[in-house]
Amino acid sequence: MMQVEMPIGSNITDEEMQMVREMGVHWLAVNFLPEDATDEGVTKLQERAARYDLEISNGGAIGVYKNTSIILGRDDRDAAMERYNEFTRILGAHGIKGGYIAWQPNGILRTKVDVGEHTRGGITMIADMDEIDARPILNDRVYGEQEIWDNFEWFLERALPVCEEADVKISLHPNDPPAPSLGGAYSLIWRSDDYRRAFKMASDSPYLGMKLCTGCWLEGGETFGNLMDDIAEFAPQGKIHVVHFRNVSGTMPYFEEVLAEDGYADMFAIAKQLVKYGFDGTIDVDHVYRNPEWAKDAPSLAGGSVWSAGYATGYMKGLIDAAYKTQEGGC
Ligand SMILES: [Mn+2]
Repeated sequence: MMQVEMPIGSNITDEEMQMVREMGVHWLAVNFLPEDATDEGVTKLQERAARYDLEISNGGAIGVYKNTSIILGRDDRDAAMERYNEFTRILGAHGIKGGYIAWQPNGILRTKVDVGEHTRGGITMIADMDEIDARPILNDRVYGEQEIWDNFEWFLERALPVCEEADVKISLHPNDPPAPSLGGAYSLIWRSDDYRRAFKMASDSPYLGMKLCTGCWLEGGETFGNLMDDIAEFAPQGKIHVVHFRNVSGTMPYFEEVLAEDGYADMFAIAKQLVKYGFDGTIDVDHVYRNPEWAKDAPSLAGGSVWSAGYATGYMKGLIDAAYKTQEGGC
């Protein structure tokens, strides 16, 4: 059975933890701030979480899991790799079973954070690929497909043995937006076929899986791959470690991130597909829709606020519960 998790920053407050608990969510997916990404920092958060009956399902550390030196193969990548492996060992020593990466040297690219056409006055992230593609190169030079994949292979050779030893599974997130290249750097994962290539490169290690971001699949549409078919293929193989549950208004070249019920995809059908194919990892909402008023209270939950994270997670939980009940023939 899949487990709902709440994406948080390690700066989450006690009041927010209490709210997560009251929502019936047990797991936390943690983005560790640099000062908390230590043995003591993880212990401290874990102890605080335990007071609210919460546990950490997976974690990444800012600057460690999306590291430009490793992704672009720069001279100082050995030190960055050492730090990555050190953090994996810290997660493992604390019994945290998941770590994550996104092969994005320039992060998530969007055009603006603003009120959209589909947001009823709420603020959201909006991407217009014509504008993004017209931007100058974002790194020192253009990086092509071969070297990006070579760098990924270099990373896997060093990361996977440590993951096995620490029993920490990596979830690989797609490039967002899933364009073949962004800011002059080739995108490692912009199609589901790229996951097949990555898993093969990892010799099908159970320690490399996907963070299946429905948002990225939907942004790319059929160019990325057929989401329903990909769930049917990858879930039974145990390749989906985490699901990001997010809807968008349409496919590239223009999309707005919207509430689950507002986008072009049928999120209930997606929940039912995850149930049907036995997905048993964790699932969370992903950069939730932000109302300007809501966004004031707390920036640490799901990249949004207490209100928006609570609303989106509650809606998602409802769909998942209904999906299980429908499958059992209950309603
Ligand atoms: Mn995502």
